[in-house]
Amino acid sequence: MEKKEEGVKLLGFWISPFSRRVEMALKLKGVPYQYLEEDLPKKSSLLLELNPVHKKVPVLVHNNKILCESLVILEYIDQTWSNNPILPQDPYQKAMARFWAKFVDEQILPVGFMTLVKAEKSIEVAIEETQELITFLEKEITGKDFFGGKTIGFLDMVAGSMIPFCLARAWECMGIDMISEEKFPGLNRWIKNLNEVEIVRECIPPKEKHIERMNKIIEKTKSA
Ligand SMILES: N[C@@H](CCC(=O)N[C@@H](CS)C(=O)NCC(=O)O)C(=O)O
Repeated sequence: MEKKEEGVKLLGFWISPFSRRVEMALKLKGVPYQYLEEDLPKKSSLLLELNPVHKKVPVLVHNNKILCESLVILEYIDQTWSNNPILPQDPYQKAMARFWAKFVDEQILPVGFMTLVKAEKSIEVAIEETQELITFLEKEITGKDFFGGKTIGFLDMVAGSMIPFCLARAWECMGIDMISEEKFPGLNRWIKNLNEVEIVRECIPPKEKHIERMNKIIEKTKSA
């Protein structure tokens, strides 16, 4: 029988929420892996060879099989190692977890970072637009410990790597209280719950260093 845990490598970047969520999944499943840190934006020839289509991290290599795109990788991990399921078993719940995960990456990230930093209309309008989107997630989390229910799942990894441990740090750099306890009590409770989970804590980029880097990214994005 194939030893599935053999030869798992992850190419990542320390502040990348997309890399962090894959590490969360590997840790949750207890899969040993070799982590190869990329020096973005100076991409290694290995990254360009493994992900010629997008040239981005994360890339997972499992027994010579190459996987790109974090959401695809999460599903692969879940199906390859069946312990501690990440996606819900129910087909509708599974579809909804995928729906909201796409919403985080395709709506909240661009609006809550690019649109906000550029603030072409005004910073107030950009904040309002971001909060309108976050309100959808507030409704989803209300009454639950995690999006996955009692334990962390797919959407917790996707939204958790992105919102509290990536975007919220950018908002902090900009002096914006985007997800106040008053407006978003459910999400604040969820963030506290996430912080209690050891494998999540292990994957959170160190705050001070992250904030320093985030300030540089914000400046670069503003002037781009
Ligand atoms: N949709 C991709 C996004 C990955 C992504 O944007 N990775 C960034 C790091 S946060 C990257 O590698 N950027 C390099 C580049 O854009 O050239 C995923 O889910 O994996």
